Amino acid sequence: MEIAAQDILINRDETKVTAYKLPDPLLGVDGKKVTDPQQWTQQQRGAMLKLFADNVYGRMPAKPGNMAFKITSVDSFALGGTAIRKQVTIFFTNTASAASMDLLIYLPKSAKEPVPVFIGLNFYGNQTINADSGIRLSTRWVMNDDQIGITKNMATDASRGKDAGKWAVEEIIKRGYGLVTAYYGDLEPDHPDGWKTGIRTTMKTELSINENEWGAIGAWAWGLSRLMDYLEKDKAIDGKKVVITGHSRLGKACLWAAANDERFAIVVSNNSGEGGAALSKRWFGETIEKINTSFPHWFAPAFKQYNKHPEKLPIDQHILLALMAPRPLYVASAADDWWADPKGEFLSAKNAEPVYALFGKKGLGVTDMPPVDHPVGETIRYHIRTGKHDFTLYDWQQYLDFADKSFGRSSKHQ
Ligand code: GTR
Repeated sequence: MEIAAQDILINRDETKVTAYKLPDPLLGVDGKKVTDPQQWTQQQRGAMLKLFADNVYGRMPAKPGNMAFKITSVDSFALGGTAIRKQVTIFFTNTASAASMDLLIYLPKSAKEPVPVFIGLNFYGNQTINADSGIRLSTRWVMNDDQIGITKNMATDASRGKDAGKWAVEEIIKRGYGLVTAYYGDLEPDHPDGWKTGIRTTMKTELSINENEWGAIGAWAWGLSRLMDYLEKDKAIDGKKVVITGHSRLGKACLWAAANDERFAIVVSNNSGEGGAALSKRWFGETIEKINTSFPHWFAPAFKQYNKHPEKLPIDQHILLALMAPRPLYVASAADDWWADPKGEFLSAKNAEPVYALFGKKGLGVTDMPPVDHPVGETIRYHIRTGKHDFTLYDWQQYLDFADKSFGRSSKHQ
């Protein structure tokens, strides 16, 4: 019997958190401990990734052999003449009914060489991330939202720039980085029946996968890797310097994409919470049962077996974070975002440290959560920002600084 979402016990009292045990990321299936980076890279990494595929997100299909990219518009005087705006459609196959994804790209006009870029999916269509009237309006199904100006699940001009607060495009350009985004609904509309019109159905033959072998998060993550396929071909972009990010449910997709695809050079999780950076076995905020009930389409069906038994999960999200090693990883929380369990996100980052240590990389450098607005850490970095569940200018500034440091750049005064 399905349990109504309101009957699921949710805890937001730190003193009530029950005892839990985290699996050791370095414990091999043969019972032996992994002690060097080669063992991690050649055996353990794959074994851990498979546990996430089998138990949480489902299988990740390979890249189709016949993708096509079409540049649909270029404007060299975008954003007041500071940026080049490019729009590109990725066709996942070359058949007539090809599923596709529309990219919106901003690159700094001043660039003298291929630029590093931030990439991430957006919630309501490319036109919502900036008021730039040249952005193509999404024609796909979109979630209704009064604040964004979307009714009847269709985007109109009323939605232009309405989610711009989450996308610090001008700041990114000013710092010499590009931004690449796509609407997540191009891959799968975010509702329980979305799989019927998304790539889990339309691409099932080409990708040799049934819809129940993965979930919507898997489909979104797969799309991020296809976006990366395009970036590697664009000469204006430095494909070795791609920072992948995402907020909330799209932070979950970002982490799953980066765990599978090591071409992403830096990984940034913004308020990704349950099924993202937060520990699942820690009873605080959203739970496995709650997320699988509210969003039955997000994860692979196999994840539901843990609804009442998170303790039986053979992995936890610190191991997902460890799969980013040795790449720079930033995990961020917000103080008023108890639903995403900031402490569970911090502890997850903390418990990924032993894998980074194998590579001689330093993690957070602290044992307790830092005060608000005080980022900590080296190759694994963490902050808890003042305020609510959101992706703010403060967050972007920390990520830009982190990217500068990791790439050995200095972009602050460009
Ligand atoms: C919430 C969900 C979270 C998070 C969030 C979002 O309703 O419970 O896991 O994904 O949505 O994506 O904004």
